[in-house]
Amino acid sequence: MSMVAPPFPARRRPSRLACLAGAVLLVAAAGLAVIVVTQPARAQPARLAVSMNEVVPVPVSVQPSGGTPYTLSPDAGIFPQAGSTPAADVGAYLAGVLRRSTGYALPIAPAGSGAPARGVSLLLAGADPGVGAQGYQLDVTADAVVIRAQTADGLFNGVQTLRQLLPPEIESAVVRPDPWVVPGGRIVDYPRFAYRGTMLDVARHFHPVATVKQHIDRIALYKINYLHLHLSDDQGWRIVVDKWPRLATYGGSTQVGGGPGGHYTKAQFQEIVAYAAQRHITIIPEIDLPGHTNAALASYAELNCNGVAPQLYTGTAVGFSSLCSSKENTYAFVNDVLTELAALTPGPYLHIGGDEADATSPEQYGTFMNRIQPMVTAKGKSVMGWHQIGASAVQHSPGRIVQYWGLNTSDALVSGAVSKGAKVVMSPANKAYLDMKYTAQSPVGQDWAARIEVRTAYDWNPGTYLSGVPASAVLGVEAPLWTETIVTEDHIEYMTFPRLPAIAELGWSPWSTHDWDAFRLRLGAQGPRWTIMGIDFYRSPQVPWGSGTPTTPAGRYEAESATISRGVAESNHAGFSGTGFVNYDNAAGAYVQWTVNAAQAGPVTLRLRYSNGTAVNRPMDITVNGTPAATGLAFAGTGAWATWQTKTLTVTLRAGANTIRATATTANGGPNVDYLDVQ
Ligand code: NGO
Repeated sequence: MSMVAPPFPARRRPSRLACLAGAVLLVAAAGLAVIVVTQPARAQPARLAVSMNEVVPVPVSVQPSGGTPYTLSPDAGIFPQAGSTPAADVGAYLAGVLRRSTGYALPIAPAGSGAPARGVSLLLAGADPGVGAQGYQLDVTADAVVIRAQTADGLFNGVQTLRQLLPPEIESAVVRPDPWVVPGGRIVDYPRFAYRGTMLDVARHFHPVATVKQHIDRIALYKINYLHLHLSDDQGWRIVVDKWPRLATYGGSTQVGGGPGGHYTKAQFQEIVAYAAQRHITIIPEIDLPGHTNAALASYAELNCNGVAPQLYTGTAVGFSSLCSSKENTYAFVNDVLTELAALTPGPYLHIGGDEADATSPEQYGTFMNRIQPMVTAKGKSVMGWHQIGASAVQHSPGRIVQYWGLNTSDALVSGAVSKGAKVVMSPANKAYLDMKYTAQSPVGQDWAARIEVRTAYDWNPGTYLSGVPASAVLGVEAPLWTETIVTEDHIEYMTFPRLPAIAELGWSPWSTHDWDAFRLRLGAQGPRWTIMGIDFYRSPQVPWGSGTPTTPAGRYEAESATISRGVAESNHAGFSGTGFVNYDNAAGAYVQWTVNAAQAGPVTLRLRYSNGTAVNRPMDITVNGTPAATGLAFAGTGAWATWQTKTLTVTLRAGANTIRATATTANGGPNVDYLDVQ
């Protein structure tokens, strides 16, 4: 089914770098001579159409036409269904994505009734009837791209596929040269499961609105339609509740490790909800009850059985706190919280946690849950909770969802809840938890459930995973990102990509398409896209990142996501970028190695950022595709491990995948390497 794209001629417009052709500058910086060799004149890289078979999650049906692709032109328009505001909103979203990188005007006008105009039409009629409420049909001919669906959700999902059919540079935040080619053919596509989610724990470490919005933008690309926000835990309460103001102001004033924490005002939370809704993502707020409540208990002494408020908590233990199930005040509190939360939540679910209530007896737990579930349903919402709410002492409530996070392939609490009518969201911790390390070397993450490499995240079937739970009882999948060790935006990126796209494919694509060997190629093709989007993803050695569409190689390649020989990824020196850097062991021969894709052969400038705590020079050999580019290149002492410098050299890349390796040559090992910039 793969489509051979016709080659496009190299662009004729001269490169902006041409005026600096061949210039060689000598720069003395901090006593270190750095040779900067700029790129000689070369044509802009030719850009090929991507293959229709590179889409993640893989669509239900892909039929490349083998004919002429569509090329987006400067005079193209976007034509949403006439008279539909939701379709017009999808059109505006698409225009926002495409205008950034193409620089085209892409005016939006209602679709006419005649033949599709040049550009992208977004129609709410004429789709294959099989596409259902979330699916779409996408037709690409030489003249136009037409997405048809039954709902705006379907159109939005079709738009995500269209993004992936355009060259990776379409994700650039700045204007990039054309051509913008979409391979010709037809895709008919719809999801296996209605629910495809991810969770962000903003309680253990607070993450501000801007970070959440950026995360939303990125997860939308993989047709994720629910974002669950874990808004309260022992270490912090992150949402304003007007009737109980100290929850946010005091309960939200710290986090794991003792940082300043933070909270969302109601307006900020609504901003997140609205931003997500524009991306067809529903926010599910979670208030974890009755355990994981130290932040609330510390804020209000009267919520404690003994009337004494505990200290704020900044550690990572679990299971020690509980609301007081025998106090009436507790239920007034929970009702106030859920009332205010429901008013901020257009989505159908309120998540009430329910996990690890180890400081509550089973009887108290049953009493508590049976009191609070009707509070949720009385507000027109359905209960969602971790699968412990399936305990036999807890009654079923209408529309109830249990979220499975165990390690086994059978669970009596889940099958018990299902037998009473509950649906299940699958988040097995040893498969779907994004906070688990990939390998022992992962610089952040935990490993209590498992180490989860990409294949482990991908190779399980949510529809048959739990015995006694038929696929018809499975609402979908969710990949939770707990944040005990996840502090920065960069950490979120590194743990989410590439595993979330793997979980997204489990949630969207038919099981008949499940195929690791095919998936890893499709996933590898996403890498250049993430590089352009500035996502610091984990370059799993299980995935051929070089196999995707050749692209321009410019970008930052973090050392911690390179192949590392006899070194470790560390994060204990200040000032590094990404999640860490590589620290070699004390021996010659240790190396760090990156794969860099290039659209065509030609010279590029490499900048290696490094530090070297002593005055000792730690020379390295640099090879490109096994050929020496620099032998015994000096990496002089920078005087402190947190003092970073760059070393620059020019090398010639070949078209396609290139292997760039920096190898330590002395018994001292190499310097600490932070990243490789390709310019
Ligand atoms: C468990 C626990 C959380 C931890 C997480 C870390 C659930 C549902 N409760 O998952 O409190 O943060 O593991 O992986």
